[in-house]
Amino acid sequence: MPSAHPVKSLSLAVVAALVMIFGNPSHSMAAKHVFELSIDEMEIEVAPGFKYQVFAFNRQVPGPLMHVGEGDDVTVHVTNNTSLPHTIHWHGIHQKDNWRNDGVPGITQGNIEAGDTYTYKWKADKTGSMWYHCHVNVNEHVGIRGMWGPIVVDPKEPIAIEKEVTKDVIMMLSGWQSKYASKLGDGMGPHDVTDYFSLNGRSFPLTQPLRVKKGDVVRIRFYGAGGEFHTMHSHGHDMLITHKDGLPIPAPYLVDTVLFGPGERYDVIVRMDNPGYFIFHDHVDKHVTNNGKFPGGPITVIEYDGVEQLGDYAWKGVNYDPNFFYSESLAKPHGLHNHDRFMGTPIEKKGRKRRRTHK
Ligand SMILES: [Cu+2]
Repeated sequence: MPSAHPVKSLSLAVVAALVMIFGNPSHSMAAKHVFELSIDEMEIEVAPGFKYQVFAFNRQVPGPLMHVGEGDDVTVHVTNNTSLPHTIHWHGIHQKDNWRNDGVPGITQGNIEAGDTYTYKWKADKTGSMWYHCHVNVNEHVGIRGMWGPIVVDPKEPIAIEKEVTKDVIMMLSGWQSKYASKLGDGMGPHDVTDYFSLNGRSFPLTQPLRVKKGDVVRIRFYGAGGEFHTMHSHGHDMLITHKDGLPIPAPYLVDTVLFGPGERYDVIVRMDNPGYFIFHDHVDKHVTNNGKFPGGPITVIEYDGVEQLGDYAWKGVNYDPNFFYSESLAKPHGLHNHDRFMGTPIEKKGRKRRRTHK
């Protein structure tokens, strides 16, 4: 056998020496990320013909994915282009020795006023399904104005079944109030009615199918992003609950319905072993309506490759978005990933003035 190429073996020796001195880079070198996040007044179409004004992170609802590794250092420059104040809370992040970055007005900071930029710095000290959301007038801004987006922190040591995952999916559920669709700064009082419900900011049929192949191992991260309770039910498949609020649970268990309330996250693993077309929906019956009309709300369909659709299938010829559940963004390297198809259209600011609040 010829000996290894001398330059190659020398460079391997150098790498080996560096690993000995500095340790395995993937385990000890924290990456640094700098993200830009704007907040803009936009209009999105939640259900067919149902336009809704939102405070959108990077002009989109849901907000862009922030995907980082355990222990990474994250800097986020937030620019408020809206007419009202906001802050950002990094939900789940421990903020150890860093409480001033927790994003709560009156507790850790002042408001980020209209036109201002504010910088947050935090360490990804907790792993799994985290998220970010506004912490000003949360009943309105988070409840019905779309101010939320996912953070996924990859653990250095994932549990065994996570290593089998072939497709990653994020499902953020929330509600909307038609009475306040064009009334920024108002709504979500205790007597207001929530009459639209959504999966990643859209109600069926503006949601999208979940396309899989037989043999896929799909991880779904459920988020209670708005003010409602949801019970997502998978026809034809059980879901193995593996994580709650980002952390692995001691004894994963199988369910066909997952209940989660505001702020909660559950991660589940689904083995795609039953080719066909199976509806996957919120089992709170009222939620699968758009303004009282069934079907609507948080509905998707597990669609297997290679199975023929019925002639009158609800989503025949759908303009398919393979990133509707963030699957493409989650497959990219760590970073902040915008998604064009979540973006709304800018609201014309007729007579709207920027208001400053005083505390
Ligand atoms: Cu806000």
